[in-house]
Formats: sequence, structure tokens, C-alpha cells
Amino acid sequence: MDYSIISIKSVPTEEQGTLSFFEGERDLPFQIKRIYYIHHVSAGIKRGAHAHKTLQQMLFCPYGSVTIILTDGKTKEEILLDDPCKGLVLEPGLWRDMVWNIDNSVLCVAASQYYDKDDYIRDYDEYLEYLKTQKDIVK
Ligand code: T46
Repeated sequence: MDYSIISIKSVPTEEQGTLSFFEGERDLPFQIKRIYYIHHVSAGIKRGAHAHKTLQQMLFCPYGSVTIILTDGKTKEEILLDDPCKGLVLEPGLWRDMVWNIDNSVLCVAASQYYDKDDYIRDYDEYLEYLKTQKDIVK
């Protein structure tokens, strides 16, 4: 499946916590054009239910725990984001759901493009049809 887990660079200080950082193109396979974050979410809430046609993103959870459920139309995988130093890089074409495990967990996302509603596929049947067209392009 077209994703990777990265270890976000982190600088611990003595008794003053840790500073973590990443840089577009150096630490991520894209230039960052947009940052957004999802907060004030109760445990048990599920968001997502869509795929992106072109957008690349890096998801991380600086506080709390969120499970990312991915499918490529054939297999399903779950990635637990419960460590501020763990990043999930998603390439385009993956259907995703996000489930909040702990109240008020924060999900942050660095994205390769400005917001574009036309980049979303929000209907699962349409997504499966879209995958078929992509396969045809590869052939
Ligand atoms: C994704 C997952 C991980 C904007 O106006 N600008 C933005 O930059 C974004 C991201 C969203 N919106 C609007 C669109 C909707 O009216 O905010 C509303 C909620 O968005 P959505 O229902 O898509 O939120 P999630 O949590 O299901 O999905 C979000 C991202 O949209 C999506 O790209 O991959 O987080």
C-alpha cells in the first residue's frame, strides 16, 4: 500500500521536554503548501471516508491517539498514531478513515496542495471505479 511511516526528528532537552520538527522536501517527499489540524474531537468519533486523487499528506498526532484505517480497494491496514514523533506519509489514491481513541487527541496534517474540494472522492463505489481507471492508465 502506498504509504510510509517516518520518524519525525526530535531534540530532547534536559527536563524541558522535546522539540520535534520536519521540513518540506527534506524530510517529506513534497513541498508543504498547507497545514491543518483536527481538534476538540471526542473518543470514538470517526472522520474521513474519502480518498484523494493527487494530494500527498503527512499525518501526525502530537497529542493523544488516533487510528488511521487505510484501504487501496483490496487490502485494509490500520496505523496507530499515538506518538508525537511518528508520521504517516500518504500518497494519493488511498481511502482513509480516522478514529479518535482518546478525547481531544489532535491530528495534524502537512499537505502538498492548497485545499481543493475537487481532489476528494467521497463515495466508495466511485472510488473503486476511479481505481480501475488508474489501472488502465498504468497499462
Ligand atoms: C484528509 C483527512 C486526514 C477546508 O475548508 N479546508 C481544508 O484545508 C480542509 C482539510 C477541510 N476544509 C473543509 C471541508 C469540509 O467542509 O473542512 C470541512 C471538514 O473536512 P473533512 O470532512 O474533509 O474532514 P476530515 O477530517 O474527514 O478529513 C480531513 C481532510 O479533509 C482530508 O484531506 O485526508 O483529514
